Amino acid sequence: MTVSRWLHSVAEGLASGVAQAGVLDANPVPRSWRHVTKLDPEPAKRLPLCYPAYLAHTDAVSVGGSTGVTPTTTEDTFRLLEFASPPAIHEPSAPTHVTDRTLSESAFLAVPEVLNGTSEALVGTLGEGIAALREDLIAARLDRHLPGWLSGRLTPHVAPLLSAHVLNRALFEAYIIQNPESAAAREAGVTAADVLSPTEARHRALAADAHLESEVVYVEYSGTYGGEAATEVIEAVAPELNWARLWYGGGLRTCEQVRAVRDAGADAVVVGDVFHEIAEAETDLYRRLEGAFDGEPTLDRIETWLDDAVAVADTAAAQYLSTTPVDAPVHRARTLLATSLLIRRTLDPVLAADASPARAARNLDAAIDDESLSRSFLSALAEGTQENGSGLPVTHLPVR
Ligand code: 1GP
Repeated sequence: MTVSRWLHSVAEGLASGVAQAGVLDANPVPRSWRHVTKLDPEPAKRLPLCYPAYLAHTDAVSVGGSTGVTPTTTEDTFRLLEFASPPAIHEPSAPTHVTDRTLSESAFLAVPEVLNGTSEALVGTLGEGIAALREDLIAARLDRHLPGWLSGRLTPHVAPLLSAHVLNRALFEAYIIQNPESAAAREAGVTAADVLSPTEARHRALAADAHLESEVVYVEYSGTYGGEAATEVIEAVAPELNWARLWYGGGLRTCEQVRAVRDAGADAVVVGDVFHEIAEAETDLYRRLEGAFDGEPTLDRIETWLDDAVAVADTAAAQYLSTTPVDAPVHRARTLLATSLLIRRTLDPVLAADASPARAARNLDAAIDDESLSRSFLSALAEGTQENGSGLPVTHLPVR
């Protein structure tokens, strides 16, 4: 070996060692992300009416679900997110859920690779996804835009390159699924026998970090808080990761739980179900509010009514906000629950065709002083509420 080749190989070794040691942090998933909200596009799982205000307290939104998801419900969810400030990740559960719109509106396409499921969940789904991306989405797009004589010659060569480009920008999430009762476990073929010990989890996380180069290792207890069993897994995995971020998701509802998983070594927490439960709480409260006031209630009057009607600290709104870094989560929950009730009350005449969307939006804009609930959001909401209106897809919101 010549001196120059030897120097070159030493330099390459050093560069890769430095990258492995995390000195050069090239992982595109920001380490500063500490809180991620998971949104399920299944219409039965609705968003709170003031969702842009809640989402102002999270770092990123991940869109994906296991059942009842279609390309339309997914695109509807992305349409709603145009009014929310955090970046969106799309985590499709089927290749057909990836569309031109989801690709252009998401910061990342997230590809799950389940470390303790079937081989189908690790690589089969990925292969199916790559084929669909190449053959359906990208090839169809090229065929639409190129003249026939050219697309026939070009598409077979260009489609693989473009799909490789999309995958290069994708974020790979190495899941360790630890709740065998969850829908995610069912989808991935994870049974009670596949739940990993801390040592086994550590070994698989090492493979994901050093070999698969997954951007995220995701300890997933979906639907239930994992407690000490979860923090033991996180403690075993966290010191081994040089490249990947470590995320924990499952059953989070209190700041103590969030602190426990962060103290164990998680970079970010993922919160899902409790966010959707806020929409259910809003509907329940709205039923109780009906008939409680003579004349039009103001925000102040609704807040005072709420204090008597419910223990705000026990609501899903307060629980969700307790997992975020917001100051005084219970106070913020009280304001946002009252705001959602006022919005719904103001939209009712639009629903009954007794008021125009423009008038309702004006009234709301005058009554609500919250920078995350913009006039254009309130207008799009009111427009969507009108029958055949062209505004937001309110099927995902508790307006009826
Ligand atoms: C689901 O980990 C996320 O993939 C969040 O879990 O819905 O239980 O909050 P929860």
